[in-house]
Amino acid sequence: MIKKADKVSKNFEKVYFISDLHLGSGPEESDKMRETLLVGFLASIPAGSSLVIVGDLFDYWFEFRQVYQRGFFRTLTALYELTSRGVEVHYLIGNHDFFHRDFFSKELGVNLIEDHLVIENGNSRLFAAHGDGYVKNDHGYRVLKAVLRNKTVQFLYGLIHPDLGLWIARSTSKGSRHYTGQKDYGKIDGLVEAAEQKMKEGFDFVIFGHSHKRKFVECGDGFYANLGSWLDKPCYGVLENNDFKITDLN
Ligand SMILES: [Mn+2]
Repeated sequence: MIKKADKVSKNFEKVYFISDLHLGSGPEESDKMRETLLVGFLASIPAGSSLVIVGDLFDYWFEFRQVYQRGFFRTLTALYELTSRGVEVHYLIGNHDFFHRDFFSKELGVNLIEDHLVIENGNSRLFAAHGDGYVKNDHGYRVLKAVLRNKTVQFLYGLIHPDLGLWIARSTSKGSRHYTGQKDYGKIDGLVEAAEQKMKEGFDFVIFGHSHKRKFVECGDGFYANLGSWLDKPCYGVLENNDFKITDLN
């Protein structure tokens, strides 16, 4: 099951964030390295906390009713281990890994969310979203997103043999990553603008991914953080006692 959006009001000791890992973008060596870092990080998350995946965990994710793609077995197992020992895992689906059905929610106990997550933790109000579609001047992409998330399109895509479907997914995800990375949304960072808007709605922290540009800035009455990309520099964010921090993993 995939929720449109979700809201969690709970006092976690720590809320962890990771974003734009792009597992599967290759080359194989670098994928293995990122996965090893990830698995070690996931194992270090203490019980009583929560993890938010802010999208693009995979470079592409492709799932049929009866079949899911091979690879990243260690990641899937580590996520299962996390949820089994009581760590809440929320996964905001990115623009790369959007072909989810219910494997993550049903088999791994992960909360799959399509658009955004609000966390009220102690005195902090936090808004998290992958960020695609939050930039005002990104019209072309919004149309593309509407097509790709269309149920009929997804049904038809699902009729393709998985080996062929995955080949298509792999080829298009490369193009999309290049497009997003190269795209200049103008002088103003559209995501910062979107974050400012959220601050006006009373949030203290806004977390986006997507742009692959790491950022942690004061914004309105709060802070805006972007965790960049694991393709550049693997890191995680943590919210603890009304304080947000980004830590490098290597
Ligand atoms: Mn990305």
